[in-house]
Amino acid sequence: SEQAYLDLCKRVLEEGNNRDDRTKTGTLSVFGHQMRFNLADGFPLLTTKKVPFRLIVSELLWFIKGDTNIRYLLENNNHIWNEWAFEKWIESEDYKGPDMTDFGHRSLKDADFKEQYEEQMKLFTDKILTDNQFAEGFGDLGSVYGSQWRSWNTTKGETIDQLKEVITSIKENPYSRRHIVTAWNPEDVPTMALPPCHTMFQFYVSDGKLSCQLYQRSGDIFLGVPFNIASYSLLTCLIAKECNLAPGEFVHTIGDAHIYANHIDQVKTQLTRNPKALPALKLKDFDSIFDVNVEDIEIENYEPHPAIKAPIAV
Ligand code: THF
Repeated sequence: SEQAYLDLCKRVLEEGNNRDDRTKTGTLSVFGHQMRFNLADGFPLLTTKKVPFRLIVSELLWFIKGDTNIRYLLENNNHIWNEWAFEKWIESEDYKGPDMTDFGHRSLKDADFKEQYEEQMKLFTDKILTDNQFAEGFGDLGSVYGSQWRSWNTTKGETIDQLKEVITSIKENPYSRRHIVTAWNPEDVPTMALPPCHTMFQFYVSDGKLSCQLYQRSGDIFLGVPFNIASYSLLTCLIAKECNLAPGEFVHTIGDAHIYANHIDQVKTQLTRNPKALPALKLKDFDSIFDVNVEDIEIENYEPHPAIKAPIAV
């Protein structure tokens, strides 16, 4: 249940190593942690702060479609991947606006700059939505999750649809120990906007139930991990439904589990709150997860504590 997440937060506050990181924000971090969520206990969307479920749904459906262009996310009013596309845009020769180097840190420290940044970001996302050619050029994040899951490139010049194949193997050979999807492609890592944090996941069938374990190399405990728990739990429920199985457990294994220095007060606030009953997931009927749309997925009885704001490290 949610307690597994709160225990992770406590552990990192108590035992975490002070570490500098790529984003130069500073973190408290532990190496190696595992949480288990029994999906029969309710859907693990945290209640100790409000987590925006519709963003989790559109992000997951974007991965499932094999899409890597932020345009689909923007059409669904989802802005969580904007910074990574924006970064490529402002470093390109076509960008003629004010200097946006290091926009993440500068907009935290300088209110005037933040205003400029938000204006440039708005221009950028409006153009992605309205200009097809621009969207093709600058909306694409490269070979991120959707591309590795649905069209892994082979040395023969073919592609592998790992997600489709894993669903077939769950149906045809449920007790296999090879139900694996990997997003970590060593050849592509150097050219990716952000190398995958969720490096691979595996499914397991027992007693008519489908479980999933994720190995996440790096986890942003306050902002990312609540999304990741809900996202992989939702993926497990969707695949279980297609395969006529009940949802089993989601096992979440994290390598570098960290709390950013500028999230520590927020985590402490969250830890003062008592978890409430978990909500329930409601799925409309479908034959294939590849046909599912945002309106087919709903969450019921979700009555969380208020949202807690925090800046994302870029
Ligand atoms: N980079 C970092 N530093 N942390 C991450 O969690 C992360 N992700 C994705 C890619 N890079 C990452 C992006 N996922 C939010 C949540 C998940 C994200 C990015 C941003 C976020 O800001 N959530 C807010 C609400 C935002 C909103 O309402 O628009 C929140 O309060 O939950 C790991 O997958």
